[in-house]
Amino acid sequence: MNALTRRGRGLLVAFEGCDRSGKSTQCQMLVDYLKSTGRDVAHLCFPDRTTSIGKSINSYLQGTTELEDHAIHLLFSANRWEAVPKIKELIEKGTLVIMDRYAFSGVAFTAAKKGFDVKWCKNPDRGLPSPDVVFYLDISIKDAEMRGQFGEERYEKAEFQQRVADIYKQLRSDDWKVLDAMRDKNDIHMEIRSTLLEMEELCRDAPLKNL
Ligand code: DGP
Ligand code: NA
Ligand code: NA
Repeated sequence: MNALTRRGRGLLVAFEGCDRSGKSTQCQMLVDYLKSTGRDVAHLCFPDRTTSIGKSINSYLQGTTELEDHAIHLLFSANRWEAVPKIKELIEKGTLVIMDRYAFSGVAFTAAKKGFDVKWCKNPDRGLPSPDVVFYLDISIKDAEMRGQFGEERYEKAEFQQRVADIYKQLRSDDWKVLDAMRDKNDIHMEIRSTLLEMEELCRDAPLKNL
């Protein structure tokens, strides 16, 4: 029996990074790998655009509605809070919960706006379950742009993404694994796999922390 099949609580894992960093690709590769090993895994994406709060967020991101900056910040946070009962239940029954974006996106994307400080931005997310590990896909905005145009959504502009990257840098802690997003995607994937195995050993007997 390898480490990933032992019993215990599940791990809470978050992927973070600027748009076009390859974060969603790595998140999907990890989920596919874990499923292939027969592991109980849940793949969550934030914002979750399927809930009623998520639908408001979606129309904001697509530019079909305008929302005051503080108000949309709180909606993004609420969209995470509404997932907490499910996250806790999954973790308790031993599921690996892999999240594409989480509270750090919330802070980075709002604090990148004028008139917001990191401390205010963190407040609504205080008390959310804290990820055991955050995989941060690190890319320069120049390289991100070279991967093709940013998309059409609200925040997908180079100047804004640069500010987001700067805030992410301030948020890094020991729980973060910073990965060079320009490396071969399979190499990145293998590094994520081995970090996850180590983390599972370390976290199995420790309770989930809160942000
Ligand atoms: P994605 O579905 O990963 O492409 O994310 C949609 C966009 O929303 C992306 O530009 C990042 C941004 N975003 C994600 N979470 C938050 C959040 O909590 N607050 C804000 N302001 N933006 C967020
Ligand atoms: Na996006
Ligand atoms: Na994405």
